Amino acid sequence: MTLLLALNGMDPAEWARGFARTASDLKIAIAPEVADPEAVTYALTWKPKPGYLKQFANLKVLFSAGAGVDHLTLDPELPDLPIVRVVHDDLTARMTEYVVMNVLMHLRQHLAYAQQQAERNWVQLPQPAADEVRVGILGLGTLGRDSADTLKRIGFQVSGWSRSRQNMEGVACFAGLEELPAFLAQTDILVCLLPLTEDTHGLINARFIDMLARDGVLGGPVLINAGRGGIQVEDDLVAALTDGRLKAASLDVFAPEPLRAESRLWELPNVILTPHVAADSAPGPLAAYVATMIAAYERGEPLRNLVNRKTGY
Ligand code: NDP
Ligand code: OXD
Repeated sequence: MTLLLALNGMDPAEWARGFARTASDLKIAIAPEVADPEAVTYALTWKPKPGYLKQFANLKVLFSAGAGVDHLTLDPELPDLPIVRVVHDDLTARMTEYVVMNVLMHLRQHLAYAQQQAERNWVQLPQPAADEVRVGILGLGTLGRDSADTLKRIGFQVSGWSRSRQNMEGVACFAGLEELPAFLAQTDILVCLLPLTEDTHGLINARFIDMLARDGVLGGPVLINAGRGGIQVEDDLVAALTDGRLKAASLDVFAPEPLRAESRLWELPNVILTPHVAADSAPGPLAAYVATMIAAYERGEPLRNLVNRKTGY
């Protein structure tokens, strides 16, 4: 039983140490050079080269080292195998920290005060309360629901949008494209926690931005995107952030990554930019998660947190 670590942009040695601690019977092979490809039955993957996995004829299950799986599903040569993604409290808590921190930075006018500090300027700006601000979350899955819960407890008015109708106490739930305009029309701070699929690709474009509420206490809509860069149209974002149709943005994800050196997003004063770190995949707890899943599968138990290959998430 060999687990292949095909992890681009992550440190495989750190993951191997995690597996050594929790599953000493699991043999580990590290991509790209694998001595015995036939022995590989499981693969833990992050952004593997398209076509790379098809050489492992005895693979049974693919694990994504993250919650998102577009790095796998967008490979036209991906073997037709079950894909298990990360659903884990550690990752969820990290994302909620990121979302709450950024929502609060925009509520508490962090960008304006940072500018004032740079200018040695002492001015107290009017401060709206959390319950005057409407936060809309695109995606009410594992991550969206946890963020929604925490923001609600802080006092924000929270709503969410998903493909199928969700039910959350104290959260106004919108579903499907037909309810998107109504959802956006009542959103001051928009948080994107959607997966990248054929349906969500390029969703956040100029028309979409123009549908956001403009009657809120923050003086203009704010976008926080920690979902995937391919969901936003970068040129439309830059235009809206420049002419004021968007007041500000916090962006953690881009297409492509790393963000191109010449992108205007780097220099816009109303953008808080981070290099895809909203919710890191921590090798310690997640190696234990994968090892537990493999052991259960070997005992004949069903896999959990499977990706639906039709919807792409
Ligand atoms: P889930 O699969 O649990 O939730 C996805 C949500 O998006 C669901 O509510 C789903 O609707 C909704 N959705 C999907 N497609 C559509 C659509 N076409 N229209 C409307 N709603 C849609 O995913 P997670 O919450 O675990 O993760 C979300 C994403 O966050 C990941 O796919 C990944 O891209 C990103 N991520 C980013 C990280 C970072 O560090 N920046 C870290 C981890 C994840 P429904 O409920 O009806 O199925
Ligand atoms: C993930 C990510 O999908 O880090 O987990 O983006």
